[in-house]
Amino acid sequence: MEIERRLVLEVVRVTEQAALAASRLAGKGDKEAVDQAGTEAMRRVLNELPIRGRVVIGEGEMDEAPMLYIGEELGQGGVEVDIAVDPVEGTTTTAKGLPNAVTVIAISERGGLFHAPDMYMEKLVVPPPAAGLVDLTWPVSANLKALALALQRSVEDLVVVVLDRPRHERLIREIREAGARVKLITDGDVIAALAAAVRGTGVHAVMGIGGAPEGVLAAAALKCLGGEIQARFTPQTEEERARLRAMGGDETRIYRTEDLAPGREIVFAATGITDGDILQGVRFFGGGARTHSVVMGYATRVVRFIDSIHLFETGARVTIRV
Ligand code: VTB
Ligand code: MG
Ligand code: MG
Repeated sequence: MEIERRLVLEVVRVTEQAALAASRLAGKGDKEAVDQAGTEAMRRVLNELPIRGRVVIGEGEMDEAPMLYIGEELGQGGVEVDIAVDPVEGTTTTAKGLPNAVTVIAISERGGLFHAPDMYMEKLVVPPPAAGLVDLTWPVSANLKALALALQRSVEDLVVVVLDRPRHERLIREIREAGARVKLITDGDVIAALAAAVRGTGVHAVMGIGGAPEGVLAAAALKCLGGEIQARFTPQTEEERARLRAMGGDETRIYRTEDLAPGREIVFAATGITDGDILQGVRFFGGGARTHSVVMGYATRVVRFIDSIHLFETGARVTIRV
């Protein structure tokens, strides 16, 4: 468990610094600036770590992303890890000052995270009791019945998170017709997957089409939490179809948690940028800021919520919250 034990707190520093940088621009209406601030901060801290890291999920291919591009090598040298990042999961939400934006990272040993191409993916995420009992190829109503049975509640008492997009019109209708309720989100299906996997958040599943890189990050979290993701690539063009094949992906295949995050060691971390269901956003105060993060390990089986106070100036005061 070398990777997890050594890097768990280091990895939180990465998401914390990215959240601090991105949140400075929250509500300022410029989503590119938000993304750039988060990406720069993430890369700076990753480069300080005692790792030989390689980006497998990042901001894009080398020719389209100046930083954290796929294949970029990071760190001071040391343990070999693969890195999946989304420096700002919810750039539009952050730019608009809306809830649920986070910074996200997952690391594993080499080969422990699927190299998903940046395209759409159809997803089904369920909490631990329903893992193995649902099937992406079934009708929506059948999955909701299976989920309800697993959670020992009625379909009417299920809430399903769906990205609010025209492409989901039919899915939303089907969920509602089956008797369940829908929680529409503007962005951010990674943190939604996390919310569905843990108790007490009031949501029980995520359905619909979102980003494939986000699917791998969700899988890393679900592996640690014990939930399940099932996913299928949905390339939109011939070019995407070819790119998927080139990366060893198969359009007809259902990818499960273990396929997307096969690592024996996985660390997943996220820090809130704006307030959300699981994480509070960055709160600045005179001379400092407070961040809220979650970090977990698959092999070490610990989920930590970390409340950090960052003192930027001497004289800044720590506040204990009750
Ligand atoms: C998806 C989703 C992300 O953006 O990638 C979405 O997985 C993009 O979908 O969580 P659209 O093209 O419909 O906007 C996020 O919501 C944020 O990156
Ligand atoms: Mg991003
Ligand atoms: Mg994203």
